Amino acid sequence: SHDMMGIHPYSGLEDPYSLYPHSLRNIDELCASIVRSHRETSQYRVEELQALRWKLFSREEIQAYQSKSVDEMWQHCAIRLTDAVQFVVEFAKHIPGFRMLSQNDQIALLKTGSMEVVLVRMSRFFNTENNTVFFDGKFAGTEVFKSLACGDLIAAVFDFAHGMCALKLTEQQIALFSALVLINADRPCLEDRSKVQRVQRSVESGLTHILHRDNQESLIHKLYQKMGVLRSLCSLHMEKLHWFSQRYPLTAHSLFPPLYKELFA
Ligand code: CLR
Repeated sequence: SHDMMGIHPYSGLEDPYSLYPHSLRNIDELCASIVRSHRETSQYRVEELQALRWKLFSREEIQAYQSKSVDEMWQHCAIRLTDAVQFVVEFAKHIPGFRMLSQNDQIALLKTGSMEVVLVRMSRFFNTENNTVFFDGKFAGTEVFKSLACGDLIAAVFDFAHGMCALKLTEQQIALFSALVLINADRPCLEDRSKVQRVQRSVESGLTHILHRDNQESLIHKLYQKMGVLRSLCSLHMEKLHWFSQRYPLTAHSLFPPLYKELFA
């Protein structure tokens, strides 16, 4: 086969090392590009968020969110989520190998994975001391989201963020984990599953490499567990969206951002 001869179909077309990072140097390069892509698309640096931790919503501001109508608050959150998803799409584009997948497969991976990566990223924006998330410029507790009328989803999402924070991942670990959440050959509707699998293996070796380097190999099992939780959170999100679009078809149809509809509806 091509592989046994040391040449493969991608030689000369794109950086072949990005798909076959067999040597340590190539794994290092793969990790470096994923970490760079994460840094460039993560909106806020950890230190910036740290400095903003004291900014909490006032009683009045919380009441203003709570007195919004269900559809008003949904539309507001859908816009915020779509912003975050847009950065995840940018992140994906710079994962070595992602661009070499077909348009169809790129979209299939983003449809199922972008929301999951947003939830992984949420842990960077989360303050475990008071259970608040950075939203609309300040830190918000679950009560801010009351008018969405999906308290179970919000509680589960906050719980997940709390659990992710407990792992105390470094930025590099978050970057590689996010990439692995996205590049998953088990997602439905993939055309070229084996190609996705090759990219997935390279990202897996990157994650294993940095966990080994950090002397934290035991994290891998916990991270795979988190992937299961992410899956159930996202199906809960889809369930809620379905419920919402039936109840408020006009808002869902004409006021939700096009990307949100394209990926989730
Ligand atoms: C995630 C990390 C991103 C920045 C960001 C933007 C919007 C935030 C999101 C983070 C976390 C989850 C969030 C969201 C806005 C609304 C959503 C707080 C911090 C909550 C969970 C409500 C979901 C409602 C849907 C059911 C519509 O880089």
